[in-house]
Amino acid sequence: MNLLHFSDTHLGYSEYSKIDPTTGINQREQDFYDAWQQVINAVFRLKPDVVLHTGDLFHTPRPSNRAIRVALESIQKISDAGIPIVIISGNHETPRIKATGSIFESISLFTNVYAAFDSKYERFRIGDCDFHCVPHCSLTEELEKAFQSVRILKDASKNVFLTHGAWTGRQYFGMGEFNEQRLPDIEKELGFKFDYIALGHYHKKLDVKNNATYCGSTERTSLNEHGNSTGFLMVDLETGSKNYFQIKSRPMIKLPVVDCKGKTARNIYDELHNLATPALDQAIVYLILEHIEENTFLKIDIRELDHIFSSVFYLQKSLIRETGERNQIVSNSKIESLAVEFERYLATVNENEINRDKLRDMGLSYLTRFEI
Ligand SMILES: [Mn+2]
Repeated sequence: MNLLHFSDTHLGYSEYSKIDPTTGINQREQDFYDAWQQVINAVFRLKPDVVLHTGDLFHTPRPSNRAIRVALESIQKISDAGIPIVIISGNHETPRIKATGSIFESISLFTNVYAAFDSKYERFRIGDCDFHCVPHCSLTEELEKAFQSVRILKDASKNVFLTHGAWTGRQYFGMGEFNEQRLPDIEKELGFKFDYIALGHYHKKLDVKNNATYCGSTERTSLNEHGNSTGFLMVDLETGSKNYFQIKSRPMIKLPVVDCKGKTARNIYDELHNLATPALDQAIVYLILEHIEENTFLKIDIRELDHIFSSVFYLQKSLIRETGERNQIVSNSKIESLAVEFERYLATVNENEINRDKLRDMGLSYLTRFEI
C-alpha cells in the first residue's frame, strides 16, 4: 500500500500587502493555494492508495470562503477518483470553543474522506489497514485520553498512526506555539510498532524515528522557516521506503548578518549592493544590520535599503544599533519614532542653510513634549 503524506498546508494564510495580478488576491494567500495545488496534482500523477493529511489544513478555525472552496474542490476530486483521504485537524484550525463547530464536519460528508477532528481518538479501516488518528485536542486531558484509547486490532494487516503536535522524544520538535501539544512516544506506551507514524505540526521534513516522520509544510508561515524545504512524502508500507518530493514555494532567504562597526551609511549601502543578487528576485528576504553606530544609524535611509533590494518580494529589516552603553536597540519597523525621523531628516539638510543644532534642540523638545 502506497501513502501520500502531506501536512500543514495552512490554506487561508495571508501576509504582506501584495496582490497577485492574475487572481487579484493577496499574493501570499495565493502562494499557499499554489503549493496546495502542486500536491493535489501529484495525487493524480502518483496515484497513491491512500492520501494522509496530518493537520493545519487551514490556517484558522474559521477559514475564509475562498480557502474552503480551494480545499473542498480538491478533496471532492480525490473523493470522486475513489482515493481515500485520512485527515486530522491541527492546532491552527481547532476552535477553542466547541460550540463554534468545525469545518471538518463539512469535509467529512464526502465519501472516501475519513476525518478525525473532535478532540478524540478515531480509527478507520481502509482495505485491511487500520489508520489510528489522534487530532489536536483542545485540552491536555483529552489528549491523554485519546492516546490511552488507541487499540490495535488483530485482524488489521497494517497499522498507521496519524497525529499533530510536538514530538518530545530525545529532542523537542515543536513550533513554539502556545497551544501546541506535546506528543508521547505512542509505540513505547503501547509496546507496539506501527508500520508508519505520520506526523504533522513541525514545518520541516524530519524523521524522528525510522518509521515516524514529519513531512514538513507545503509553504512557510514564518521567517524562522527560511532554511526548510517544502513538499510531501510517498510511503510504501510494504517496504517501508519513503520518498520525499519537493514542491516549489516562494524562496525565503536570510542574508548573512552585516557587521556595520566603523562603517558609514555609504559603506553599508555598497556592501548591501553586493548582497542584492538576482537569486533574491521575488524572495522573502531577511536582512540584519548589526553594530550600527548612532551617527550612522541616523543617516541610514530606509527607503534606500528598499531601493537596493527592489527586486525582492518582501524585505524584512532588522537594524541593531550600538548606543554606547553596550545597549542595543533593535528596530524592525519602517518608520522610527518622530524624533528619530526628525534627526534623520536634519542629517540630510545642508548645514549652511540652517543652524542645525538649534533646530535639532527646538524640534526634539517639541516632539518629546507632544509625542505619546
Ligand atoms: Mn502548522
